[in-house]
Amino acid sequence: MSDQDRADLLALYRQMARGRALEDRVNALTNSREFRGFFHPGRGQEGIQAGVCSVLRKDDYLLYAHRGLTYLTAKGMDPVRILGDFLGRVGGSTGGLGAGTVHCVDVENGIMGQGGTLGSSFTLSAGLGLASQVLKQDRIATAFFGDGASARGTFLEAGVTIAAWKLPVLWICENNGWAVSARLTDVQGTDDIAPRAAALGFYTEVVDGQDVRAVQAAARRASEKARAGQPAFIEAKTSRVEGHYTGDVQPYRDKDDVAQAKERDPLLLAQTQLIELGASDADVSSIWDEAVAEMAAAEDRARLSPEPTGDRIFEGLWA
Ligand SMILES: Cc1ncc(C[n+]2csc(CCOP(=O)(O)OP(=O)(O)O)c2C)c(N)n1
Ligand SMILES: [Mg+2]
Repeated sequence: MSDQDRADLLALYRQMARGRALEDRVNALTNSREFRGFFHPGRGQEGIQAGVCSVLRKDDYLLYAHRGLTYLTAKGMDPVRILGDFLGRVGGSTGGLGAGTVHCVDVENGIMGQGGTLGSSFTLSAGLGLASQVLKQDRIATAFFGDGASARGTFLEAGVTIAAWKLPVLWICENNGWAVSARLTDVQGTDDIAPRAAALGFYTEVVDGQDVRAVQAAARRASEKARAGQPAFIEAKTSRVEGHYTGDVQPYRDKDDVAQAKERDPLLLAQTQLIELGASDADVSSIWDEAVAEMAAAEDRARLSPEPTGDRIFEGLWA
């Protein structure tokens, strides 16, 4: 235990708090119908996203999944741009196209978008990994996805190629045991996804996704492997606290299952670890308060930007 350990964990906690505080704002925009699309809350899964992104370089590629927003802020994206997308303003990263499930992009920070059809990020990450290898960019391509998405055929097609060509790729499976209302064991006959990647030749790690420090340590090892040309895979066991989308009251799910997921909160676990490392309650709560204030200010700034005019829809088209 050292001051360094405490500072490292405080930095991780800060990223988890920022992601959650941003999500709280987006949930409010969704509930008030100001944002009229689907939002998929990532509450309970912030530790995976903050832990992995903490070891990535600014120019490493990120293909994120649909659940939560911590990947984006932890990778360096400005929350004003993210909220601009949810609010449909020209100041959003898509210049006012944000709607439905938003597709934020921030090329400067390596954020290449999300695979909107689940499983497309497998093949997209192969392409980004190949580009990095051919251009000798020393960038790794990361793709986050859920247990459900890992049943797509593209997992096999892209995974075989990534392994054969030794592409600098890191896949992160956030295994929360659910795909909408389908239980993983019922639809895939197993609880475990990592053996599937190991069989293709990936280096694999299985980690407790609620423990941000454990995720960071696994991500450090796995990203080094990937950068050296050994494709890597992390399966993070986690729990989805909220419904599939904001407003889903989860009639298909046991109350006990939801209660257990709430108890396994990665922010609460990190708070306990921080106190053990000598941080004070005030240190911890001030980080949360700062995150809430940052995201409130970000929303105010996002609102200053106008909505696009109709012409926006014709920009960026090839004909
Ligand atoms: C190819 C494809 N099929 C179905 C959907 C609709 N869909 C969106 S999220 C989701 C569940 C995904 O489950 P999982 O991959 O485990 O991620 P989680 O929602 O649990 O984070 C589905 C079926 C989609 N976006 N793309
Ligand atoms: Mg899932």
